[in-house]
Amino acid sequence: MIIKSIELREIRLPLIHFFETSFGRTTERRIILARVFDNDGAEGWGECTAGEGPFYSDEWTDSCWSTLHEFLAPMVVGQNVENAAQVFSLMRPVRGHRMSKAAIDNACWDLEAKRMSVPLWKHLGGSRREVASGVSIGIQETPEMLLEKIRKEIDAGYQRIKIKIKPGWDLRIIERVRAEFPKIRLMGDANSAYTLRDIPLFKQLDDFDLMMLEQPLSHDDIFDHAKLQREIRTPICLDESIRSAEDALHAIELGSCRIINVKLGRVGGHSEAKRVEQVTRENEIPVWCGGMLESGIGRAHNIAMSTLAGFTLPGDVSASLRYWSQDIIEPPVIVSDRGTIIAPEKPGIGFDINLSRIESLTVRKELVHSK
Ligand code: OSB
Ligand code: MG
Repeated sequence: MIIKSIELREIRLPLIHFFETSFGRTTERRIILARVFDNDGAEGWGECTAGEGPFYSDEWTDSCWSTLHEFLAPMVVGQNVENAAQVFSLMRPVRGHRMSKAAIDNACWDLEAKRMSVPLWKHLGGSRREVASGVSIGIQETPEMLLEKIRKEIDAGYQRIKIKIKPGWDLRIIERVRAEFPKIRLMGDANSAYTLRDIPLFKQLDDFDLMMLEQPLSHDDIFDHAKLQREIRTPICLDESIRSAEDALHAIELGSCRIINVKLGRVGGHSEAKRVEQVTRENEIPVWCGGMLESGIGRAHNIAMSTLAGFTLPGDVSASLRYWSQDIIEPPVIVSDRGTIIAPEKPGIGFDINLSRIESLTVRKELVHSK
């Protein structure tokens, strides 16, 4: 297929409730969307999952906009590619910038699946139609508000609860949550808020039967995590530290984690995510799909990826209505009372794009085309 042009847009999308992690609070998303056109009039959509500041990773909305506009989109437009998997290699001269790359890579996968008239999840090699859904609950103003939110999500059917933790909102909170909900599948995500000096705290957390503890130590570390994993029973799950299949293999060989969270943006899109899924599956390390407060487009891509065989644990992909009063896809993502999402049967990402809604949310737009 010949990539004719790439349209980049930034949209602003206010969250229904703020989302707070150990690195900060988000109230409104600034999301870049990539729309890739081929020479035959077909199109595909991708979403850049970078945050509003360089606090989860070093990428953020404005750095992604420049990288996409000045370097990545020009590398891809005008190219005749054999398949979507080749697009990631075309962008190889640019080091890092994986969330920016993922916006284009994923749009090309959607485009290719649409050209073939197959749902993206089947095109990726997915093997299950129904994916297990969990929720990620941010740091709240009070412990009571957290307990109330957990109650609501459990009642809605979600299969596991993840709570964000940070120093001062950790042991006491997990104790209270466990006292209130002794049986639920529960985990904590620290987003790199701790160091090896906190080993005594993690040993105490071992008493609460957490499914896993996500990214307790530095965002780019796999060495100290291996030391920590040897000291505690709770499985460590790496998020931030895993940016490629090689990272995953190194972490597995070092013993830095027993579970991995795969995020499409963090690894550079579907092409690389498939490689991560393969090495983890070969090494019997379970994976699950992480979330980045995506709009419906990123969410639809997450659902497709979650159908791959290695995704055996509930992910952070939940209903559109938990984030937005109105999504930019139709229908919105819904979750069954069994806590599952059904992968759609329509071609590509399988949801319709609400272009007029996107248009009304757009604050800038650029078209990169071949010369
Ligand atoms: O660490 O998983 C994370 C959101 C933004 C940045 C990082 C993370 C998260 C989440 C939210 O946990 C997952 C979601 O509901 O999209
Ligand atoms: Mg995380």
